[in-house]
Amino acid sequence: MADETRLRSYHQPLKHQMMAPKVSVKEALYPEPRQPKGVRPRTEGPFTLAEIHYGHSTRLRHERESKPRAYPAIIPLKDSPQSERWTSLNKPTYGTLNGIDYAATDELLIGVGRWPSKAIREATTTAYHGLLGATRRLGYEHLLRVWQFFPEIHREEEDLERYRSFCLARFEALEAFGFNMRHNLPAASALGSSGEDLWLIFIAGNGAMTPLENPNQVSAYNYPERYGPKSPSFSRAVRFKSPQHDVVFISGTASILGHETHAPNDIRRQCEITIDNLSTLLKTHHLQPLWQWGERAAFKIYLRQAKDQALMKECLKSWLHPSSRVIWLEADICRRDLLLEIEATLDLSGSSWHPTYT
Ligand code: 3EB
Repeated sequence: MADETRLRSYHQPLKHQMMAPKVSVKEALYPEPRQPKGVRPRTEGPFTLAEIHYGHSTRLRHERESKPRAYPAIIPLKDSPQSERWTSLNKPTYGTLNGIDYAATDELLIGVGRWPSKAIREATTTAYHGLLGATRRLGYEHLLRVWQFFPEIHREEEDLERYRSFCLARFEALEAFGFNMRHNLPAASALGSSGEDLWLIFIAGNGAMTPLENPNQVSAYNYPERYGPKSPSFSRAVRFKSPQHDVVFISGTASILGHETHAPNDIRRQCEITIDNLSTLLKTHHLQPLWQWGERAAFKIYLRQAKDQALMKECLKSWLHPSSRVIWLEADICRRDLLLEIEATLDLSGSSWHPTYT
């Protein structure tokens, strides 16, 4: 079957073929000063893989910038860190492919890209073919996590809400690359931004990938047609294990039970149901409850209305450990009746591989 052929080829990626990074002219002319004994020279890392700066919509990409940096036009809320940085103890190779700036280590690939999003269906098709093509070309087996931000997420465009067009184009691209909806969809977040571009930020890896679902929620890829012609293609969470990493990426999670939104106008109830969804997901897959992750958890909380932040903080106080890090962002959630969404990255390896927030 054609389908099977595509699947098999996706799982037998080209070998990782990137060249070792060249020493820059500047480094060659001015070698690092000798470090005092016992101090690790800076060339041993941790190395920055990628940076995401929130709320800098006007910042233009520097022509010669190849280290992945994203500037999604989403405003951080009060007291929130403004940016997110992913690091690695292994020296990455940086490059650009299909318009995507990436950092690559043996186990991980992190990429960022931006596309004009005036026609969201076409933009999503181009973006996803670029992303999936680059992931395959660079030899990574699994797409683990995707963040997707674009403007006017609820506006009708050619008789379809832009978010639904986005879902349609994403589905078609994943299908064209042989994805099997039940077995290898990444964890995801999809939010409305200001600005003009579609931003994709993604993490792919070589290792063991396990998609995790929540028994209290219909899997997003099985939502009925009333939510759009093609369902949102993502897993509720993904666990990734490799020699150096053991991490759980939890998708944007909201006040949905079965496939229906609950408590449409009630921020407090939506917060409680969302926490309950996160807790059920963790419990089902034998992972520690939310509170116990402490500094090994990094959360992002998206609110439709900035004014709800105080109430949310109050609601979360007894659920999230104070040493867990949180970025707060004001963004449109992809169903009109959802007021909030919470995502998380959990580090199980003890190597503290997670984003740092500043
Ligand atoms: C939901 O559970 C809420 O389309 O990639 C959350 C996370 C949501 C990701 C996506 C959508 C997406 O359906 C919405």
